[in-house]
Order: sequence, then structure tokens, then C-alpha cells
Amino acid sequence: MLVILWDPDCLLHETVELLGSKLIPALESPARLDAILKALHITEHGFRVVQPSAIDNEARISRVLKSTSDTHNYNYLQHLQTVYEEWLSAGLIEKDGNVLPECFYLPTSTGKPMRPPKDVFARAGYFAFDMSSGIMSNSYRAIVASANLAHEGTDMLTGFGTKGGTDVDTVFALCRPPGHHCDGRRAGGYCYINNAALAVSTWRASNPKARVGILDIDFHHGNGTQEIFYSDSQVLYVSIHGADEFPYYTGAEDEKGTGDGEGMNINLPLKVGSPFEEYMLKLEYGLDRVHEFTPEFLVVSLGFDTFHADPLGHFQIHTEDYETIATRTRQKLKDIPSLILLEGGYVIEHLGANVLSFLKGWKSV
Ligand code: OKS
Ligand code: ZN
Repeated sequence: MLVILWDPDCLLHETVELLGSKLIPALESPARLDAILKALHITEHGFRVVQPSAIDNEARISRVLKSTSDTHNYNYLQHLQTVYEEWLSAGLIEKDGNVLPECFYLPTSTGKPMRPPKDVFARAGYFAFDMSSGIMSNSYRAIVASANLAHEGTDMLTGFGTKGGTDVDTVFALCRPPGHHCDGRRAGGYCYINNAALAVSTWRASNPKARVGILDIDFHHGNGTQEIFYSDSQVLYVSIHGADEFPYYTGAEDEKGTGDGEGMNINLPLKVGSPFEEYMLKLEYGLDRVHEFTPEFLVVSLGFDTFHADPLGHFQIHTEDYETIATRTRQKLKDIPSLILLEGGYVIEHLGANVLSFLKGWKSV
């Protein structure tokens, strides 16, 4: 059975971003989630659409802090929680303003270690790598709600396939903000907590030695997820993404993992403008690698910015193609408890149809 998980608090985060030298309302907006929910509610699809168990915000925060403790820097998480209020008290922003970093950490030859600057204005740039990760009054609440979906989704899958266990084999968590660009101590590309990494930690809490597969099929390379698991021998990260696109400095084929994790990072960059057939060749190859690894838990970082008309993506993928992508993924990785996490996708008018197409394929297998 497939369950769709969402949280109304994920709608609260609404920021501005710098795009083409202009400050605009961020493309990663609440309207994305609204569009998906609308499509799910008006269509007869037979999925269970549910909200997470009601816990108060403080309990939810401590749960998220606990399940990110081995992958995320504590000072970074504290910064996410407090920086808006700090900027407000310092008179750096008005109530409706956004914390936006301006000067970023600069690697030098001095041999000096990275240290957060004392100044609260400067600190925003220490904990971010771009200007697409603004923080407004409600951001932290939404960030935690989004991460909590990854946590609860993983919990719902634990025990699948065991005697007397759950019959839920797939959870699709409608996370927003997304996660795959966050590396555990830097926000960027609309991401603040790496939801995929949080899911892996949650799974490992009850299965410490489990093999986990992460399939990242957002248009953009998941630099954060790659970074977090780069030396991990039990986590296979496979990503198909636009070659030489955002986040620009990662995603090349020769990034294969290091130490015990050597060979456990597979980047499959695809030239922008590539037709769907070429995309599918990469997907089949990636799915075979995940299948060979025999993971006990699968995380899919799913972005709909691979759509042909997306303002931030440039593949030739159409609505009906998502059904094919999901069908082949499910066929090759059947019976693995799967957590699907929403990443990008910015064409609001087609987002609902694209999600439904993907779910139709997933369910058909
Ligand atoms: C410019 C936009 C930067 C692109 C961010 C890409 C976000 C995304 N401000 N990642 O998967 O969809
Ligand atoms: Zn993306």
C-alpha cells in the first residue's frame, strides 16, 4: 500500500530569492504544495492521503534534532532556528523580511579552520552556499515539519515485510522545503535540512547495519546527499541530473565516493536538452546498480523539474513520461520499502498532473 504524507505547516515558508540578478518571490513556493494537494483531492486514485501524528512543535523539534544529530552540525541547526529573530532584533530586517546571506566562506591558503563569524549578519553566509535559501519568520517551523515527514514516513515503513508488520510499502512525503542540496552544515538551493539523510538515520536507528539505496531523480545534482554519504559503505547514492547545471561544482562522473565508500556514489550527468530515450538509458543503468546492491530501504529524491517546461530544468520529459519512470523504477526495485521525498519542480500548472502520472506508474506494478 502507498501512503501520501503531508503537513500544513509546510505551507508556511515563503521566501524571496536572487534569480538572474533580480530579487523575486522564490520559485519554491507554497503554491507547489497546494497544486499537488488539489490534484490528489479531485482525482479518484485510491491512495491514503494523511497528516503525521499530532505532536506539539517542541516535541517535533527535538525529534528532528535527534534524528539529524549524526548528519547535521548542531550549530547550523541552532542558527536555522534563531537567525531570523536575531536579524530582526539587530534591525537588519523588518518583520516580513528574509535573512539572505551575502558573503560566503572563502577557502584560503592560511591553513586556518572554518569558524563562524561573530557578526550575525556575516554568519548567514557561513551556514549557506547560495542566495536561494532565505529564512523568514515561519521558515524554521516549515523546515522542521518537512523533515518530520521524512522521519514519520520512514517510521511507517519500518517492519514492512516482517511477520505481523505493516502493509505500507511506499510513503510519498510531500516535503517542502526540499532537502538534497543541504550537506549538514550549509543551506542552499531551497534546502535547509537534508530530508533523505534524516530518513537514512531514522531507518538505521532500528537497522544499524542496513544497506540503503538513494535514487536522486531531481533535475539537479544532490550535492548535499552526496557529501553526507561520500565515505559511507552502506549507502549507495545514484543521481541522474543535468550536466554542468546547478549546483555547478558537483555531480561529475568521477565523483565515486572515498575510503569505505569508494564506488558507492554514482553520478549520471545528462546533457541538457537530452531526449527522454537518453534519460531512460541512464535510469535503467542506475536502477540496475541499485538493484545489484540489494538495499533493504530505498529513498527516492523525486523532483519534477525534469519537466520540459520547467524554468530551472532542461530535459525533454513530459507528463506521461513520469508514469514510465515510476513503472520501471518499481519493476526493478520491487518489494523494497520505499520513501519518496519531494524535491524540486516549478511548473505549478502541471505539477499536480505530473505527480499523478508518477503515482499511476508506481501503483501499476
Ligand atoms: C536561482 C535558482 C537556483 C536553482 C536552485 C535549484 C533548486 C532545485 N536562485 N534543486 O533540486 O530544484
Ligand atoms: Zn531540482
